Amino acid sequence: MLRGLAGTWAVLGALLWGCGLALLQGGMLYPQESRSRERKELDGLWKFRADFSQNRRQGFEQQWYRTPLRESGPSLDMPVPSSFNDVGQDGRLRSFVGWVWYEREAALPQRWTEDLGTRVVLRIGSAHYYAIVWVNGVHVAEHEGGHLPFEADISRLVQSGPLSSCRITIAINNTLSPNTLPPGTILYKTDTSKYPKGYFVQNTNFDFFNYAGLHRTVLLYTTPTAYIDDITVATDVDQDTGLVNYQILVQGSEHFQLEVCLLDEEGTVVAKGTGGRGQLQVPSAHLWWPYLMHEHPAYLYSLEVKLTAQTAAGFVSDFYTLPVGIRTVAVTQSQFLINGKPFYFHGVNKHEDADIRGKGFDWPLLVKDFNLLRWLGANAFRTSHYPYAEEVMQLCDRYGIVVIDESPGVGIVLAQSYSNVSLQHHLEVMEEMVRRDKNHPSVVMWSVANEPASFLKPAGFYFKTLIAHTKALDPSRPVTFVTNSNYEADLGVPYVDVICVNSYYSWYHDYGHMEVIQLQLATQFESWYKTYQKPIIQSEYGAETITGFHEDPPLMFSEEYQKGLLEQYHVVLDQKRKEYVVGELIWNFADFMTDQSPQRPIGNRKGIFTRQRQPKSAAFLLRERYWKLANETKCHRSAVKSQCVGNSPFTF
Ligand code: BDP
Repeated sequence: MLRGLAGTWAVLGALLWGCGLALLQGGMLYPQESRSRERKELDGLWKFRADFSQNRRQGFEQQWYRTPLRESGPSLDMPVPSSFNDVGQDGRLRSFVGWVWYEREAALPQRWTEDLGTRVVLRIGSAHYYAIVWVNGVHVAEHEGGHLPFEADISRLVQSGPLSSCRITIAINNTLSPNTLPPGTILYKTDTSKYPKGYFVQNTNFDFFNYAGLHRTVLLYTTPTAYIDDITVATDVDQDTGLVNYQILVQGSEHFQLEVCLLDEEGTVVAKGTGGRGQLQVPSAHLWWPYLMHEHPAYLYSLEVKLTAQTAAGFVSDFYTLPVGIRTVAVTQSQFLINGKPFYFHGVNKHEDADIRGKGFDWPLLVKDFNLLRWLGANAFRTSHYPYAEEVMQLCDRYGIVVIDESPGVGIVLAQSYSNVSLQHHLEVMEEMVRRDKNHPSVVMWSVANEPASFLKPAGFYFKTLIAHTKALDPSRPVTFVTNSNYEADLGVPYVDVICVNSYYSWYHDYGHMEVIQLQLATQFESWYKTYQKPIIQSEYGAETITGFHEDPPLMFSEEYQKGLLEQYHVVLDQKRKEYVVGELIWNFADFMTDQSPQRPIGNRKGIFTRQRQPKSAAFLLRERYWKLANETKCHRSAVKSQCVGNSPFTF
């Protein structure tokens, strides 16, 4: 029974396509400019105030959203996008828990406020964690969850009077409870001999700093009142013909026509269609291949969608262009296939994390990270432990970096976090995540959680439901979660397509004893494989390393120890990747900030790069390995083996 699961999945995927995503209400297309759409980013300095009142509710009691923030008290300048925690000199703000208030006036183009055929939308890329939004004092949106976008149609508000600007107020609460994702608990310390009255702390069960604020772009964009609301694309390949199945949702009119046109990278039209759903066929299609797996990786077509709709005001047109990569993904008992070829994930786990800006989106940082990934020869990463910015996913599509897209289901360890309330929220988060990321060819698998207490009794039902729901939303991709539970006790793994397992041999156990790694790792792989016959990814392994610490023979925390530990893992990975191990992702790409604790010397230091993105010795080791692995893959595919020379990064 278990053996059959992975095999049937690929077939089911193709059959079910078209029933998927039925549960989602409305689309969340990335806001782009087109002939019919404008966009206005509201990045820069916003007014900001943290509500330090005892119950953190003064802002609501005094209705700070009603008038400009400057009228209800002092405010700070706060950059957006950025976390608020690290930009100031006030230690209380760094560790603040509760409501913070952001405000910004936006000047609106005249046409937006006067043309009733224009729809004006406010879009917030990421507000961590719970957000309430007002425009000119009127409540327009509420959203739970820190890593996914949400929108409000504010046309009526900005078009109802002679307005030239609008005041946007966003209250954000970073409190994590057992039912949020990630979960957390607020602990009140009531011993008045030790703590002042009302003293509380936010506890979490994950290992990164709970940065908060407006982490991604806030923007206004327009569409016509009849508009392309959503596009879903799923691709397949038949011999050398690429198949692009599309489904388009329209809002604002019942009487419309849709035309779609697929263009290649040269701008030549390769296929055309009409209507809200259909299949485009591309003879001799250029497939989307991962980085280092093909001479021309990451080939992207453009799907141009044109809507012509009848509205009360007459005919309107809307245009949206979606990048499309034609590729297939499938899983067998021992392989992960992309375009029918075995794919080996050699990459990293990341975090959205950097000095000063915290989790705030930053183009220079993003480009630097992608340059480092390509230098390293990494072909994949996992969005540990939450969905990353949309611009990150777009670059993955463009560079061929394969993504395991992970939800913020990290630190699910309390019984309460397996309640129906939590499950319901997790299902909704998966809907939002799939809705946002479903069209990225780089996304090859969904991860619904990281290191949950999957041995607890309710975990079986929880993961069965969650994974089934995710597959119903998107039958075209495998689903996993990342486990660190014992293979005999894990109640969630029966439902995954690929087993992702984290282990820290000779780091959190057998400190300093690298000689046990090979045995322990081989046992780990064999145990999981014998039980489930599913492909396995070593989804985390690594060692804390303070850059510049050198010890030979290697001691923990030195660069030599990190390298030595990795080398021990690689011996076993090299054996098992010939059988059923389909990937290795180092923990972590770069050092990152965590809560303060005696084990964390200003954050987690398991990066192979420092937080400032400078390489430790292990980065060079991995670089050699990853390029060697890439060369091997190429050699396997190549008819002329003599083309593969040596292991140098520069031969590919
Ligand atoms: C793993 C977690 C990851 C941690 C890592 C570590 O998945 O978030 O940062 O351990 O301890 O268990 O470094």
